Amino acid sequence: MFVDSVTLQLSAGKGGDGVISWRREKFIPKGGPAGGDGGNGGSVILEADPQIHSLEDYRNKRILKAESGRPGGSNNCTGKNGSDLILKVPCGTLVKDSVTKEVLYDLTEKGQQWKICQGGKGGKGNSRFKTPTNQAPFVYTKGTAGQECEVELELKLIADIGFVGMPNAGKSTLISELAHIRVKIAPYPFTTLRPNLGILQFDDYSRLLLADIPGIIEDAHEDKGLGLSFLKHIERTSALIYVIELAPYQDRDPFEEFLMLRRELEAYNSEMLSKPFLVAINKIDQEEVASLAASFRERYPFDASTLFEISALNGIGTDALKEAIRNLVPRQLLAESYV
Ligand SMILES: Nc1nc2c(ncn2[C@@H]2O[C@H](COP(=O)(O)OP(=O)(O)OP(=O)(O)O)[C@@H](O)[C@H]2O)c(=O)[nH]1
Ligand SMILES: [Mg+2]
Repeated sequence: MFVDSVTLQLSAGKGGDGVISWRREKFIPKGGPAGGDGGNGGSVILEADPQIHSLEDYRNKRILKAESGRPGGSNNCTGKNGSDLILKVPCGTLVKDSVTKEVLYDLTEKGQQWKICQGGKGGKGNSRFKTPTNQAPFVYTKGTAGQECEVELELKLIADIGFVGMPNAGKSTLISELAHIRVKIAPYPFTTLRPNLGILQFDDYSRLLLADIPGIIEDAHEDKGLGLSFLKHIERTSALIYVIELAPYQDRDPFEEFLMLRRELEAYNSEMLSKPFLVAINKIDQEEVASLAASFRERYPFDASTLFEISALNGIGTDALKEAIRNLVPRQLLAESYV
Protein backbone atom coordinates (compact mmCIF):
# COMPACT_ATOMS: atom_id res chain seq x y z
CA MET A 1 0.00 0.00 0.00
CA PHE A 2 1.31 3.41 -0.94
CA VAL A 3 0.84 6.01 1.80
CA ASP A 4 2.08 9.53 1.25
CA SER A 5 0.64 11.37 4.21
CA VAL A 6 0.44 10.50 7.91
CA THR A 7 -0.13 12.39 11.15
CA LEU A 8 2.05 11.39 14.08
CA GLN A 9 2.19 12.28 17.74
CA LEU A 10 5.80 12.20 18.79
CA SER A 11 7.30 12.46 22.23
CA ALA A 12 10.87 12.38 23.36
CA GLY A 13 11.83 10.48 26.51
CA LYS A 14 11.71 12.11 29.93
CA GLY A 15 14.97 12.63 31.80
CA GLY A 16 15.50 10.24 34.71
CA ASP A 17 15.24 11.75 38.21
CA GLY A 18 18.26 12.38 40.37
CA VAL A 19 18.25 10.51 43.69
CA ILE A 20 19.10 11.01 47.32
CA SER A 21 21.49 8.41 48.64
CA TRP A 22 24.34 8.20 51.19
CA ARG A 23 27.72 6.67 51.15
CA ARG A 24 27.69 3.84 53.67
CA GLU A 25 30.97 2.04 54.24
CA LYS A 26 32.23 0.30 57.28
CA PHE A 27 35.12 2.58 58.30
CA ILE A 28 33.83 5.77 56.76
CA PRO A 29 31.30 7.30 59.10
CA LYS A 30 29.19 10.11 57.69
CA GLY A 31 30.18 9.14 54.17
CA GLY A 32 28.25 11.99 52.68
CA PRO A 33 25.88 12.18 49.74
CA ALA A 34 26.17 9.60 46.94
CA GLY A 35 22.98 10.02 44.87
CA GLY A 36 23.63 9.86 41.13
CA ASP A 37 22.12 11.92 38.32
CA GLY A 38 19.30 10.67 36.14
CA GLY A 39 20.02 9.69 32.53
CA ASN A 40 18.89 11.90 29.66
CA GLY A 41 15.74 11.00 27.77
CA GLY A 42 16.04 9.76 24.18
CA SER A 43 15.22 12.17 21.36
CA VAL A 44 13.00 11.57 18.36
CA ILE A 45 14.97 11.89 15.13
CA LEU A 46 13.73 11.73 11.56
CA GLU A 47 16.13 10.31 8.97
CA ALA A 48 15.79 10.28 5.18
CA ASP A 49 16.46 6.82 3.77
CA PRO A 50 16.52 6.25 0.00
CA GLN A 51 15.56 2.59 0.47
CA ILE A 52 12.13 3.65 1.70
CA HIS A 53 9.58 4.83 -0.83
CA SER A 54 6.43 5.38 1.16
CA LEU A 55 5.18 6.29 4.62
CA GLU A 56 3.19 3.07 4.96
CA ASP A 57 5.23 1.93 7.97
CA TYR A 58 3.59 4.72 9.97
CA ARG A 59 0.04 4.08 8.87
CA ASN A 60 -0.83 2.14 12.01
CA LYS A 61 1.56 3.83 14.40
CA ARG A 62 0.18 7.19 15.34
CA ILE A 63 1.88 7.63 18.71
CA LEU A 64 5.63 7.18 18.90
CA LYS A 65 7.79 7.70 21.97
CA ALA A 66 11.49 7.63 22.59
CA GLU A 67 12.83 5.89 25.68
CA SER A 68 13.04 7.75 28.99
CA GLY A 69 16.28 8.10 30.94
CA ARG A 70 16.68 5.86 34.02
CA PRO A 71 16.86 7.42 37.49
CA GLY A 72 20.23 7.87 39.12
CA GLY A 73 21.53 5.20 41.48
CA SER A 74 23.42 5.02 44.74
CA ASN A 75 27.22 5.24 44.76
CA ASN A 76 26.97 8.21 42.41
CA CYS A 77 25.84 6.02 39.53
CA THR A 78 24.30 7.99 36.70
CA GLY A 79 21.12 6.49 35.25
CA LYS A 80 21.24 5.06 31.76
CA ASN A 81 20.33 7.44 28.93
CA GLY A 82 17.17 6.59 26.99
CA SER A 83 17.84 5.50 23.39
CA ASP A 84 16.94 7.88 20.61
CA LEU A 85 14.03 6.88 18.43
CA ILE A 86 15.15 7.13 14.80
CA LEU A 87 12.25 7.19 12.36
CA LYS A 88 13.28 6.40 8.79
CA VAL A 89 11.31 8.21 6.13
CA PRO A 90 11.63 8.44 2.33
CA CYS A 91 13.76 11.16 0.74
CA GLY A 92 11.32 13.95 -0.08
CA THR A 93 9.39 13.86 3.19
CA LEU A 94 8.07 17.23 4.31
CA VAL A 95 7.37 17.73 7.99
CA LYS A 96 4.40 20.02 8.60
CA ASP A 97 2.73 21.41 11.66
CA SER A 98 -0.44 19.35 11.90
CA VAL A 99 -2.60 22.39 12.62
CA THR A 100 -1.16 25.30 10.65
CA LYS A 101 0.25 23.06 7.86
CA GLU A 102 3.37 25.19 7.91
CA VAL A 103 6.38 23.31 6.53
CA LEU A 104 8.85 22.86 9.37
CA TYR A 105 11.46 20.77 7.61
CA ASP A 106 12.20 19.05 4.32
CA LEU A 107 14.21 15.83 4.35
CA THR A 108 15.69 15.55 0.90
CA GLU A 109 19.19 14.08 1.13
CA LYS A 110 20.17 10.50 1.82
CA GLY A 111 21.01 10.12 5.54
CA GLN A 112 19.81 13.63 6.44
CA GLN A 113 18.57 13.77 10.02
CA TRP A 114 16.39 16.16 11.95
CA LYS A 115 15.97 16.05 15.70
CA ILE A 116 12.32 16.85 15.97
CA CYS A 117 11.83 16.29 19.73
CA GLN A 118 14.68 16.78 22.14
CA GLY A 119 14.86 14.32 25.00
CA GLY A 120 14.49 15.61 28.59
CA LYS A 121 17.54 16.23 30.74
CA GLY A 122 18.35 13.95 33.63
CA GLY A 123 17.87 15.39 37.13
CA LYS A 124 20.71 15.87 39.60
CA GLY A 125 21.42 13.54 42.49
CA ASN A 126 22.14 14.86 45.98
CA SER A 127 25.93 14.54 45.47
CA ARG A 128 25.70 17.59 43.27
CA PHE A 129 24.41 19.74 46.08
CA LYS A 130 27.19 19.10 48.55
CA THR A 131 28.81 22.36 49.68
CA PRO A 132 31.28 23.23 52.47
CA THR A 133 28.39 24.38 54.58
CA ASN A 134 25.96 21.63 53.63
CA GLN A 135 27.68 18.26 53.72
CA ALA A 136 24.47 16.26 53.78
CA PRO A 137 22.03 17.79 51.31
CA PHE A 138 18.55 16.31 51.17
CA VAL A 139 18.07 17.78 47.73
CA TYR A 140 17.73 16.30 44.23
CA THR A 141 16.07 17.46 41.02
CA LYS A 142 13.64 15.63 38.79
CA GLY A 143 14.37 14.92 35.16
CA THR A 144 12.73 17.31 32.71
CA ALA A 145 10.02 16.26 30.31
CA GLY A 146 10.92 15.43 26.70
CA GLN A 147 9.55 17.61 23.92
CA GLU A 148 6.32 16.55 22.27
CA CYS A 149 4.68 17.50 19.02
CA GLU A 150 2.06 16.49 16.53
CA VAL A 151 3.18 16.67 12.93
CA GLU A 152 2.01 15.67 9.52
CA LEU A 153 4.52 13.93 7.29
CA GLU A 154 3.88 14.40 3.61
CA LEU A 155 5.88 12.68 0.94
CA LYS A 156 6.65 14.55 -2.25
CA LEU A 157 9.02 12.36 -4.16
CA ILE A 158 12.18 13.92 -5.51
CA ALA A 159 12.91 12.85 -9.04
CA ASP A 160 14.54 14.60 -12.01
CA ILE A 161 11.93 13.78 -14.63
CA GLY A 162 8.21 13.15 -14.18
CA PHE A 163 5.94 11.31 -16.63
CA VAL A 164 2.48 12.68 -17.29
CA GLY A 165 -0.14 11.02 -19.42
CA MET A 166 -3.63 9.61 -19.66
CA PRO A 167 -4.29 6.12 -18.33
CA ASN A 168 -3.03 3.40 -20.68
CA ALA A 169 -0.73 5.79 -22.58
CA GLY A 170 2.30 3.62 -21.92
CA LYS A 171 4.05 5.57 -19.14
CA SER A 172 4.92 2.46 -17.18
CA THR A 173 6.07 0.69 -20.33
CA LEU A 174 8.35 3.66 -21.04
CA ILE A 175 9.88 3.75 -17.55
CA SER A 176 10.50 0.02 -17.71
CA GLU A 177 12.19 0.43 -21.10
CA LEU A 178 14.35 3.41 -20.07
CA ALA A 179 15.21 2.39 -16.52
CA HIS A 180 15.17 -1.39 -16.95
CA ILE A 181 12.81 -1.96 -14.08
CA ARG A 182 9.81 -4.27 -13.83
CA VAL A 183 6.58 -2.45 -13.07
CA LYS A 184 2.97 -3.39 -13.53
CA ILE A 185 1.84 -2.88 -17.12
CA ALA A 186 -1.60 -3.85 -18.39
CA PRO A 187 -4.00 -3.00 -21.21
CA TYR A 188 -6.53 -1.25 -19.00
CA PRO A 189 -6.66 2.23 -17.43
CA PHE A 190 -5.36 2.95 -13.92
CA THR A 191 -2.94 0.06 -13.79
CA THR A 192 -0.49 2.20 -11.86
CA LEU A 193 -1.82 3.11 -8.44
CA ARG A 194 1.38 4.32 -6.85
CA PRO A 195 4.37 6.15 -8.29
CA ASN A 196 7.20 4.08 -9.76
CA LEU A 197 10.75 5.36 -9.59
CA GLY A 198 13.47 4.22 -11.96
CA ILE A 199 17.04 5.24 -12.70
CA LEU A 200 17.97 6.13 -16.26
CA GLN A 201 21.68 5.51 -16.67
CA PHE A 202 23.84 7.04 -19.40
CA ASP A 203 27.05 5.71 -20.92
CA ASP A 204 29.18 8.11 -18.86
CA TYR A 205 27.56 6.66 -15.70
CA SER A 206 25.60 9.81 -15.01
CA ARG A 207 22.02 9.06 -14.10
CA LEU A 208 18.62 10.63 -13.72
CA LEU A 209 15.74 9.58 -11.56
CA LEU A 210 12.46 9.08 -13.41
CA ALA A 211 9.01 9.06 -11.82
CA ASP A 212 5.97 7.39 -13.38
CA ILE A 213 2.68 8.30 -11.74
CA PRO A 214 -0.94 7.15 -12.19
CA GLY A 215 -2.79 8.37 -15.27
CA ILE A 216 -4.70 11.64 -15.41
CA ILE A 217 -8.06 12.13 -17.09
CA GLU A 218 -10.10 15.16 -18.02
CA ASP A 219 -11.43 17.01 -14.95
CA ALA A 220 -9.02 15.20 -12.67
CA HIS A 221 -8.83 18.53 -10.84
CA GLU A 222 -12.48 17.89 -9.86
CA ASP A 223 -11.42 14.51 -8.52
CA LYS A 224 -12.31 12.50 -11.60
CA GLY A 225 -10.37 9.28 -11.89
CA LEU A 226 -7.63 9.25 -9.29
CA GLY A 227 -7.67 13.04 -9.08
CA LEU A 228 -4.54 15.14 -9.14
CA SER A 229 -3.06 14.26 -5.78
CA PHE A 230 -0.34 12.14 -7.38
CA LEU A 231 0.94 15.21 -9.19
CA LYS A 232 2.67 16.22 -5.99
CA HIS A 233 5.16 13.47 -6.74
CA ILE A 234 6.25 15.18 -9.92
CA GLU A 235 5.89 18.71 -8.58
CA ARG A 236 9.55 18.82 -7.61
CA THR A 237 10.95 17.37 -10.82
CA SER A 238 13.13 19.51 -13.04
CA ALA A 239 11.35 18.47 -16.22
CA LEU A 240 8.35 16.56 -17.52
CA ILE A 241 7.66 14.06 -20.26
CA TYR A 242 4.17 13.93 -21.65
CA VAL A 243 3.36 10.44 -22.86
CA ILE A 244 0.60 10.54 -25.45
CA GLU A 245 -1.10 7.44 -26.83
CA LEU A 246 -1.92 7.01 -30.49
CA ALA A 247 -5.19 5.08 -30.43
CA PRO A 248 -6.05 4.52 -34.12
CA TYR A 249 -9.40 2.78 -33.78
CA GLN A 250 -10.88 5.06 -31.19
CA ASP A 251 -12.37 8.44 -31.79
CA ARG A 252 -9.67 10.25 -29.85
CA ASP A 253 -7.55 13.21 -30.78
CA PRO A 254 -4.05 12.90 -29.27
CA PHE A 255 -3.37 16.60 -29.63
CA GLU A 256 -6.54 17.51 -27.72
CA GLU A 257 -5.42 15.09 -25.04
CA PHE A 258 -2.07 16.83 -24.79
CA LEU A 259 -3.84 20.18 -24.30
CA MET A 260 -6.14 18.60 -21.73
CA LEU A 261 -3.14 17.29 -19.76
CA ARG A 262 -1.64 20.76 -19.74
CA ARG A 263 -4.93 22.25 -18.50
CA GLU A 264 -5.02 19.75 -15.66
CA LEU A 265 -1.43 20.51 -14.70
CA GLU A 266 -2.21 24.20 -14.74
CA ALA A 267 -5.26 23.65 -12.51
CA TYR A 268 -3.03 21.85 -10.03
CA ASN A 269 -0.16 24.34 -10.05
CA SER A 270 0.53 26.68 -12.93
CA GLU A 271 4.29 26.43 -12.30
CA MET A 272 4.12 22.90 -13.67
CA LEU A 273 3.75 24.44 -17.12
CA SER A 274 6.97 26.37 -16.86
CA LYS A 275 9.09 23.25 -16.45
CA PRO A 276 11.06 22.15 -19.50
CA PHE A 277 9.33 19.23 -21.19
CA LEU A 278 9.41 16.69 -23.99
CA VAL A 279 6.48 15.01 -25.65
CA ALA A 280 6.58 11.30 -26.50
CA ILE A 281 3.89 10.17 -28.91
CA ASN A 282 3.70 6.50 -28.10
CA LYS A 283 2.60 3.28 -29.81
CA ILE A 284 3.98 4.33 -33.19
CA ASP A 285 4.49 0.64 -33.99
CA GLN A 286 0.78 0.20 -34.68
CA GLU A 287 -0.72 0.38 -38.13
CA GLU A 288 -2.86 3.32 -39.15
CA VAL A 289 -1.21 5.78 -36.80
CA ALA A 290 0.89 7.77 -39.27
CA SER A 291 -1.85 10.31 -39.96
CA LEU A 292 -2.56 10.80 -36.26
CA ALA A 293 1.11 11.44 -35.60
CA ALA A 294 1.37 13.82 -38.58
CA SER A 295 -1.66 15.77 -37.47
CA PHE A 296 -0.19 16.09 -33.98
CA ARG A 297 3.10 17.31 -35.40
CA GLU A 298 1.36 19.89 -37.58
CA ARG A 299 -0.53 21.44 -34.72
CA TYR A 300 2.28 21.19 -32.18
CA PRO A 301 3.05 24.81 -31.21
CA PHE A 302 6.38 24.20 -29.48
CA ASP A 303 9.86 23.55 -30.82
CA ALA A 304 9.69 20.48 -33.07
CA SER A 305 12.86 19.14 -31.48
CA THR A 306 10.91 18.48 -28.27
CA LEU A 307 8.52 16.04 -29.99
CA PHE A 308 9.34 12.33 -30.31
CA GLU A 309 7.54 9.46 -31.94
CA ILE A 310 8.26 6.28 -30.05
CA SER A 311 7.21 2.77 -29.34
CA ALA A 312 7.93 2.15 -25.68
CA LEU A 313 6.99 -1.49 -26.24
CA ASN A 314 9.42 -2.15 -29.09
CA GLY A 315 12.09 0.39 -28.19
CA ILE A 316 11.57 2.44 -31.37
CA GLY A 317 12.76 6.04 -30.97
CA THR A 318 13.61 5.57 -27.30
CA ASP A 319 17.36 6.11 -27.79
CA ALA A 320 16.73 9.54 -29.31
CA LEU A 321 14.35 10.32 -26.47
CA LYS A 322 16.97 9.24 -23.94
CA GLU A 323 19.54 11.56 -25.50
CA ALA A 324 17.08 14.47 -25.39
CA ILE A 325 16.30 13.73 -21.74
CA ARG A 326 19.99 13.97 -20.96
CA ASN A 327 20.16 17.43 -22.50
CA LEU A 328 16.92 18.55 -20.88
CA VAL A 329 18.17 18.53 -17.32
CA PRO A 330 21.29 20.33 -16.17
CA ARG A 331 23.95 17.85 -15.08
CA GLN A 332 24.24 19.10 -11.51
CA LEU A 333 20.66 18.09 -10.93
CA LEU A 334 21.41 14.39 -11.22
CA ALA A 335 19.75 12.78 -8.22
CA GLU A 336 22.90 11.58 -6.55
CA SER A 337 21.14 10.95 -3.29
CA TYR A 338 19.59 7.87 -4.85
CA VAL A 339 22.84 6.29 -5.92
N1 LIG B 1 1.43 -1.36 -29.35
C1 LIG B 1 1.96 -0.77 -28.29
N2 LIG B 1 1.42 -0.96 -27.09
C2 LIG B 1 2.01 -0.35 -26.05
C3 LIG B 1 3.13 0.49 -26.19
N3 LIG B 1 3.46 0.99 -24.97
C4 LIG B 1 2.59 0.45 -24.11
N4 LIG B 1 1.70 -0.36 -24.73
C5 LIG B 1 0.62 -1.11 -24.13
O1 LIG B 1 -0.33 -0.22 -23.59
C6 LIG B 1 -0.93 -0.77 -22.43
C7 LIG B 1 -0.81 0.22 -21.29
O2 LIG B 1 0.56 0.38 -20.96
P1 LIG B 1 1.03 0.94 -19.54
O3 LIG B 1 2.49 1.13 -19.64
O4 LIG B 1 0.49 0.11 -18.45
O5 LIG B 1 0.29 2.33 -19.55
P2 LIG B 1 0.27 3.45 -18.40
O6 LIG B 1 0.32 4.77 -19.07
O7 LIG B 1 1.28 3.15 -17.38
O8 LIG B 1 -1.20 3.22 -17.81
P3 LIG B 1 -1.77 3.59 -16.34
O9 LIG B 1 -0.81 3.07 -15.34
O10 LIG B 1 -3.06 2.89 -16.29
O11 LIG B 1 -1.92 5.08 -16.31
C8 LIG B 1 -0.21 -2.09 -22.16
O12 LIG B 1 -1.01 -3.13 -22.66
C9 LIG B 1 1.09 -1.95 -22.96
O13 LIG B 1 1.59 -3.20 -23.39
C10 LIG B 1 3.66 0.68 -27.50
O14 LIG B 1 4.65 1.37 -27.74
N5 LIG B 1 3.04 0.03 -28.50
MG1 LIG C 1 1.15 2.75 -15.47
